[in-house]
Amino acid sequence: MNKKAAITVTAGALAVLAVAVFLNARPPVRAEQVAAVPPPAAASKATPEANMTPIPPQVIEITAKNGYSPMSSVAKANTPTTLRFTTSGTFDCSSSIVIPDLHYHTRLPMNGTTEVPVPPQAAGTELTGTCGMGMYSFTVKFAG
Ligand SMILES: [Cu+2]
Repeated sequence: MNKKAAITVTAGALAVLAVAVFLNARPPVRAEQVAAVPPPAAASKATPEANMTPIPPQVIEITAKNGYSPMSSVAKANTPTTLRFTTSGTFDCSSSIVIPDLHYHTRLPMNGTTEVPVPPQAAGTELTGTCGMGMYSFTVKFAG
């Protein structure tokens, strides 16, 4: 009888505990939801960094027509770079450009400019591009 009562009391206590744990388990979830609100403030903290003046990319001009001119260019290393290809009545295959090291290829319009963004390159890097058939080429050397 005493044992049975004790078991009953224990079971009851466990049930109460379980309910209490269940109820107590909920507020932390709300706390997390509240805690989830501040990140936008943290994101706005990151905005000033994003607003930092970006380094303007250096522009390397290359004319594409019956080959590339200049065939060799020198660019500053460790600087964002734009290769700007200009075509003017370009019907030959130099309008098709392949830059293997950048996994880049495109077809230039017969007339116009096409900008190819190049991430900063280490000093000593030589980027070589060719026409689609590999018969014309151009090289951009990056120097510190
Ligand atoms: Cu070609």
